[in-house]
Amino acid sequence: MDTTKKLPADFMWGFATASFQIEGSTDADGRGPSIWDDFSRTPGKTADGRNGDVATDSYNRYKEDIALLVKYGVKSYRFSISWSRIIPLGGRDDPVNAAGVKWYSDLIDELLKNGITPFVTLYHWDLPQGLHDRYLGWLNKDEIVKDYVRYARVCFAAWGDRVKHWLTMNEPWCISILGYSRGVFAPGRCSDRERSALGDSSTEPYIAGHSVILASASAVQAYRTEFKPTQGGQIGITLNGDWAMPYDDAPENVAAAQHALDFAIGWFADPIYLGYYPPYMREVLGDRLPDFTAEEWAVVKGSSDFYGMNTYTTNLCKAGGRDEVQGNVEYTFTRPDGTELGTQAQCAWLQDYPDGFRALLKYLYGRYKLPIYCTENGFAVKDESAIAAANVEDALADGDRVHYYQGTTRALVQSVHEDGVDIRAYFPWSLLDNFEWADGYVTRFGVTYVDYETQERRPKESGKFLAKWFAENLESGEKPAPKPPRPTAAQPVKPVSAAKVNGSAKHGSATKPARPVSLKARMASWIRSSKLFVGDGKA
Ligand code: PNW
Repeated sequence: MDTTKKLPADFMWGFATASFQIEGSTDADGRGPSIWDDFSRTPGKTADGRNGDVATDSYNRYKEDIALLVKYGVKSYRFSISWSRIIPLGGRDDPVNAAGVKWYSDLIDELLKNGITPFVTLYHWDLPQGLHDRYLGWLNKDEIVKDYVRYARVCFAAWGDRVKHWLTMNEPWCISILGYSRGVFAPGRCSDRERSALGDSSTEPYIAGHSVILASASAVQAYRTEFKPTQGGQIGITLNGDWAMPYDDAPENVAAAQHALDFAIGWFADPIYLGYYPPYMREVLGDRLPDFTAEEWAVVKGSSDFYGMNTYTTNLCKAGGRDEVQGNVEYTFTRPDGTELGTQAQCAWLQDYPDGFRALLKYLYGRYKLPIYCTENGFAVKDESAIAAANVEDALADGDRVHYYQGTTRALVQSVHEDGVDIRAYFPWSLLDNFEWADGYVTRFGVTYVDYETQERRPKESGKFLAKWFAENLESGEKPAPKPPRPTAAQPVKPVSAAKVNGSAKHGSATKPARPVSLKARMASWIRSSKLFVGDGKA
């Protein structure tokens, strides 16, 4: 590959997090309960028996977290809003909690003050418990769509003057399958009566997914008609989905790979971007897959301004599997010759395979034809918590995660320059080690190590690698500074301020304050002065 090729100057990068995974303070300032509060407190629901009550304590430490983002030199930060901080009971007639609105407002202001563009997810799985108790949340389409749209309107009205990048939902597949089919995520419903007293895995995930699609689309419609004309931002959804590769050349396995994509990605992407459910899903599920009315389809089709992509790995696909959720496709990481696709992560579902990341980008751009924002991508080093317990320095030297990001950053450049994919953003998951849902705190995805006893944050090698890579691999886009006159002994010349040279930052909104100092200058001075980045910052 041509190593002189870079990403465009206005390429956005930053780290991603989610409210329930980092905030803690589940009772603070009038926040109402979410479905993850009690679920994570129920014995047996998380791997280490720990819950989200404290997490990384980011509700109290958000300024420290933003200072960390500044040190990494990010342009943007993706975080999510806790619905029950804003509307504690969740519903369209329930009161708005001013303290919750203010907390996010302060967070947004602190980001903008530091030249960081907020990228806001409205729903990252922490449904208000009140809505589950009232009408079973996502299982009641008519109620949840109205309540969600009202919540979204409150958010647009509160922060839309400053927020120009909105994501309606994070990963509908995880909401539906992990919450209503496998029962491993809140609300934990499934057909397996050993796991849950309630639920029907054969129907509920498809009902929940259907509601999520319409709720997202309805919020987008509200934004486009009521807010976008004055606020001028972008809005879309983000879907998870991993690349699917045929196990071998057998035609049934080639077909299986497409079936896997239909069930994992097409389920949501085809309705939203193309206006229909994948025919293969209809064939497998029949009437268990709901349908929309013509009126609803008109709202759903085209209800995302971009393709929001969360992706982690690649699966080899074999026909003849029995897992309906995977489109009756069997997944494996082991090739026919017995070798593994890549390095195994802590999570069973994740191996490192950057060529798959590139192939997925090409597939999504070819099929859906919209600019892509990669809003999550990351790796959990196997046994990282155990390694840290023995010697934390060894956990900070997270070579497998560095290798993962070396691969994906290379793939980004190839994707832009060799494949012609219009990819505009990259948000590694995650800024911090955090509450990894059913895995509790054992699995760590952070580029920053968190000591959960003290809440001390320490950058890992992967965080340093990404900071350095993005400092060096974006086209400058800066006008060359006028050459200052040579300093004389009598009159030393002050360095020209980068902000003056560049004018206002190109990135982000019209209302965004100009970046005080250019990203490059900040990075350079930080690398020089930082205690965190000892040495030259090389990973
Ligand atoms: C995503 N899978 O979840 C979420 O958006 C994050 O909140 C989460 O921390 C991150 O990925 C890492 O897991 C996923 O089973 C959870 O394939 C499970 C799967 C994929 C994504």
